[in-house]
This record gives sequence, C-alpha cells and structure tokens, in this order.
Amino acid sequence: MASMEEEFVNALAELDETKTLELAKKRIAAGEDPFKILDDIRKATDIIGKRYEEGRYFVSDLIMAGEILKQVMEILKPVIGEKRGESKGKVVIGTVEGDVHDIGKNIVIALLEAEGFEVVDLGVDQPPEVFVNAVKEHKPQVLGLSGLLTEAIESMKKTIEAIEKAGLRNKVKIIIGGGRTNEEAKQYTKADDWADDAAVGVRKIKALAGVV
Ligand code: B12
Repeated sequence: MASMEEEFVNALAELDETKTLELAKKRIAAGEDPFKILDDIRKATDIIGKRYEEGRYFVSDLIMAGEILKQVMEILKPVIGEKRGESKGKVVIGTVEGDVHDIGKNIVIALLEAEGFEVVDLGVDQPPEVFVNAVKEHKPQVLGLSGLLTEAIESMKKTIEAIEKAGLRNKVKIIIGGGRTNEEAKQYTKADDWADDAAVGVRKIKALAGVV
C-alpha cells in the first residue's frame, strides 16, 4: 500500500486531477506541513518534465499539469498564507520576457506575503522596461525575476542590463528564480542571488532585504 505522499506524487504525475486534489485536501486536513506538499509537487513536476522530454507527454499534458497545479495552489495558499505579519519591505516580482510559467512565482509570492512582505506582481512575459518602470515606481528592496525556460536566463540578463542602464542597479537587490537558475546563471546575469526552490528563495530574499 503506497503512502499518501507517494499516492499524491503518482496522481499528479499521472495528471489525475480528481485524485490529486482529493489527496491535497486530505493532507491539509491531516495538518501536514505545506512545504512537504510543495516538495512532492516538485517531485511530480520533475516526472512530468521528464516524460515530456521523452516524448511520452505532449504540450497538452503540460497544459493539464498547469491547470491541476493552479488548483492545488488554491488549496495550499490559505495554509501558507496564515502567518501574515507587519510589513517587512517591498518586493517586485515578475516572469521575464518570452516565458509564461507562473505557478512557481505565485508560490513565492504567497510565501513572501505570509512572511509579511508587500509584493507587487508584474505577471508573465514582461519585457525589461516593465521591470525598470516598476523599480522606479515602487522602489522595492528586492526585485525577483522568474523564468523556467533556458531562454529565460538571457531575458533575465537583458532585464538586469536595462536596470543598470537606467541607473537603478545600486538601488535594488535582484534575485533570479526558476528551474534553470544556478550559480553560473547568477554570475552571467549579474544578479545578486538565485533560487530554484521557493523556501530557499524566500530566505535569500529576506537576507537581501536585510530582514533577520
Ligand atoms: C506546467 C508547465 C507548463 C505550463 C505552465 C502553466 C503556468 N501557468 O505556469 C505551460 C503549459 C504553459 C507550459 C508551457 C511551455 N513549457 Co512548460 N512546463 C511545465 C512543468 C510541467 C511544470 C512547471 C511548474 O509549474 N512547476 C511547479 C512549480 C511549483 O515549480 P517551479 O516553477 O520550478 O517554481 C519553483 C522554483 O523554481 C522557484 N521559483 C520560481 N520562480 C521564482 C522566482 C524567484 C524570484 C524565486 C526566488 C524563486 C522562484 O520557486 C518555485 C516553488 O518552489 C515544467 C516541468 C518542470 N520540471 O519544471 C515544464 C517546463 C518548464 N516547460 C518546458 C517547455 C519546453 C515548455 C514549452 C516551450 C512547451 C512548448 N513546446 O510549447 C512552453 C513554453 C511557454 C512559454 N513561452 O513560457 C520545459 C523547459 C525546458 C527548458 N530547459 O527550457 C520544462 C522544464 C519541461 C521539460 N522538462 O522539458 N509549461
């Protein structure tokens, strides 16, 4: 008999919407740590991604996965967002040009809000000038650039260059995030930090914002 965790990972990887949502609700009702569920979402999306690369899943399956993930997030969000405190600072975040993945970004936003940050969400597929204008307008301590595609790294680099050109680079800390980010991408884009995990990302954003 598989554990509830294994069943959840399998149901999501198999794109079984009803079972995935049922198990997510059960796990929350059982008082499970939502971060454990996020870890399992990661395991399942890795499987989905692999199957897509192997030609066993198609774009339609990625779309289905996206739909299920959004609904799982609706279930997780209230639990994640419970411990909202006083404002710790402002973060502007968006998905870079050419990339429309936003489920991970939305998780990061939910966690940041739970930590007491004010968050301005710029949405997806945003060109550099949108980030430049948002930094000018909102004066955040930290700017988060999200992207899951390999090409997103190039867009992140362009975005940070535009911020530099606008004379704003020393006014804001920048973190890049998503599955393709790493130390090398951080150096290439000239970001201050990177994260491919929401919990680690939030910890790094707190450090960048000078919040202990
Ligand atoms: C669902 C999905 C989609 C959905 C997205 C729906 C949506 N609203 O987001 C749709 C169907 C739109 C989609 C489209 C495509 N996708 Co897609 N997709 C996925 C899939 C299966 C899951 C992504 C996901 O939501 N994961 C769950 C979340 C919770 O994880 P996450 O996004 O990684 O986010 C976490 C961290 O990265 C981090 N994080 C994220 N952002 C930020 C930002 C900051 C500031 C910080 C600190 C942290 C942080 O925190 C998050 C939570 O822990 C992945 C597979 C995978 N392994 O990632 C492929 C994947 C990302 N897609 C891929 C591809 C190729 C595509 C398409 C090109 C397919 C096509 N031929 O059309 C298009 C591209 C569209 C575009 N222009 O962007 C590839 C990318 C390969 C590459 N190296 O470039 C992947 C990896 C699949 C694969 N293995 O081939 N996709």
